Amino acid sequence: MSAVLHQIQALKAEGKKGFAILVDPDKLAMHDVASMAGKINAAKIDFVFVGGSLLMNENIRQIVPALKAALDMPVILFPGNILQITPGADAILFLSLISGRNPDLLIGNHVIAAPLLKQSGMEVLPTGYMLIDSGRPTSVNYMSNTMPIPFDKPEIAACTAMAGELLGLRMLYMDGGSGAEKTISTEMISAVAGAVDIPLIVGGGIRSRRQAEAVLKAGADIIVVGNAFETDADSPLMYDLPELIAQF
Ligand code: 1GP
Repeated sequence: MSAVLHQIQALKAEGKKGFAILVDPDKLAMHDVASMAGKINAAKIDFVFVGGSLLMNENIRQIVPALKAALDMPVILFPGNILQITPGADAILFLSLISGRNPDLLIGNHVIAAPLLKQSGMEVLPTGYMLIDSGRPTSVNYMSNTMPIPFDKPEIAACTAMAGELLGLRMLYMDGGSGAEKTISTEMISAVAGAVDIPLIVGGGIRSRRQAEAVLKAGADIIVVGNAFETDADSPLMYDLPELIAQF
């Protein structure tokens, strides 16, 4: 029941890196799932995250099982809220928004979701989610009603990460938010990576191989790219980034 966590921990233990793409279920039509899955399988991507800040329709209920059936790699829910918890994925990032002080996102929603998750058979990945200021307010800032960690305060990020690890969370996700103007600073990523032993996921605003390389070299174990593929499903990054990651 912890296959995905073991896969992520093994990557880290071997000093290797992982690449996840983020699929917004509202923006992928059911009739495009097969072609999208074909591209993702061909590109040697390690993980597919599914989620968004809002849901505009019920698409996610069909998209998740369809992606799972069509993809070679784990499909992991990255829920923006409890309405996005849907069966059929391999695992779910069970997110505590530890950069914020909104009790619903630290424990309240978890209490509501717990019985459903216990019944679902999905692997649950307890993850400390850290929202980092990225130059402009993002959907997550607004929807979570939380203040992000200031861009230039790596020590706050490191202490937050340490607290998450000490609380028993198994992974950390530092996020500048989808479409972030700039990626999280390498100083902050190194401060966090040096402060904890658990795997570190980093996303938000990665649009180029150069940015991805900087984030990985700073200490990210897994990088997440969403927007760059949403705007161009044939982005060369789909192949460039797995090739970059294979060099580690
Ligand atoms: C957002 O980290 C993800 O939660 C991905 O960000 O869409 O900017 O790539 P982008």
